[in-house]
Amino acid sequence: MRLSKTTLACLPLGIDTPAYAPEEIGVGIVHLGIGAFHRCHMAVYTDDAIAANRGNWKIIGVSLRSTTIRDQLNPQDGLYTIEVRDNSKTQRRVIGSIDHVLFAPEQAVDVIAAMSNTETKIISLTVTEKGYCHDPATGELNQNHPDIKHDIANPSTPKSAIGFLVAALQQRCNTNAGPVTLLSCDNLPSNGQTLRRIVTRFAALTCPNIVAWIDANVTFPSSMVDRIVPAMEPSAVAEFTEATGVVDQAILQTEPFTQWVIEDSFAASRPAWEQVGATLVGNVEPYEETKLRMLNGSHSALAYLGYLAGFDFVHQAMAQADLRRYVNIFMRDEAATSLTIPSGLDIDEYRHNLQQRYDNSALQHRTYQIAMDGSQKIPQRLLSTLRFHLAHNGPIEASSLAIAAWMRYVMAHRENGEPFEVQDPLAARFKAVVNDAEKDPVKLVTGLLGIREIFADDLIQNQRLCDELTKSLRSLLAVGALKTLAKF
Ligand code: CS2
Repeated sequence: MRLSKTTLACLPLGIDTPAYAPEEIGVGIVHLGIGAFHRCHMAVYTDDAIAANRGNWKIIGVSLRSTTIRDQLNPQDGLYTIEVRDNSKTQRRVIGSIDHVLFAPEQAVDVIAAMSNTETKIISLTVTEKGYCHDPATGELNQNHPDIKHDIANPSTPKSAIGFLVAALQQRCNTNAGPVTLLSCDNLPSNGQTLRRIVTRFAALTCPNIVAWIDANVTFPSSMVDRIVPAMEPSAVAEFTEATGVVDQAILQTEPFTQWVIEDSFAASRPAWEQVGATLVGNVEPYEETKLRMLNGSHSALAYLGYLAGFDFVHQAMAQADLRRYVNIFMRDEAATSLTIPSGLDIDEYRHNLQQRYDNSALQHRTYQIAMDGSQKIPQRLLSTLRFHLAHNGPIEASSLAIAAWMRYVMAHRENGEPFEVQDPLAARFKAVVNDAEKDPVKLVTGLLGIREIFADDLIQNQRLCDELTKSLRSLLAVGALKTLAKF
């Protein structure tokens, strides 16, 4: 028996179900990139907001790359369960805020129509860092990106999120569909401003006549999003069926912690998310930076060092004493001291909470998952911290070790010799550097630091950094991550 609106009532007691009839609620949001994160974050806040106030705020989800989520969710009337897990309990809850899912490569016309419907007040995105088709070092549109080249040539059948957004904005402008908010929920610095810059640039290249309309009718609030949501392990479906007698192909697991800080700058109406736990503020930047440098920075450090040393899951890596000590030093001495801390935030408490969140062994969060797409993540997670301390003559050892671990990671084999695929848009570039360098740490450091899309032009000229990276990488190559950390 598959989960759907007709089988909802068959779920055992103890599983929360929507406190409203989902079929009575209209759509007000189109979301691009309906992956696991969105469904455990914004879709949950929206489910709560609909339960509290009704309002037509259901979400049409769009997948840009794969049919998997459409095939999981549409036969279930958009319904799915989230399991909120920690080491002491599991709370199950069915979310009703997704209306249905479109698969963009087959349904481009429907996607653009949904985004340009007058009832659509918000178009939101979790398309991951690389989905912005930008240059991570500068935050500018990458006009040489294959999808962007394609979309410039074929504006009505785009491939990229940016191409879809601009096609929809053009249609909204032509049909007078009214103002709309484009809400980025990705882990990018100043994600709203970044999205505005990229969208406006793409529009200037393809339909310059709508640039002024965009300026007057579209807002791009920044937002800080936080919840740890591992990619689903297939065993979860069978476990849920076993426990409930109902098949949920779209089930997800997440942690109890959730946070959403949104810049209060909406072009049209929005759900009352502030009544259900979100924080609306004038300036998101301090929250964003704190989260990117403390959480995402330490996550990436843990992922590279941990994966190389043989730990598949975050909680396993955190249980290793030297890795744990290192992560704490990274956050306390380098990330935290580089920040403008949001007023009222106790940064030591924040750090302790992060450690507890990483310790959650009820979640199977793979270090390999976090290690993906390093080229898109490193600038905002690690380099901002590093640049701050280089400029202020502060400590750089922990951040440098994280970068050196990434450099060792792109050599594509673990310390036990096991080869793996480096999943990254720049993987071919890394491979060329690694082949040329023949395991020489000096050549690896200069070759990889020379990739200006990640490191810009300044870092390779910094002798202090080059020496520190070479020292760390030499040690990682000679004795491995754990022995390097034991001396850290
Ligand atoms: C992680 C994030 O995969 C990654 O790169 O660092 O997805 C992280 O789990 C979230 O940002 C937590 O809010």
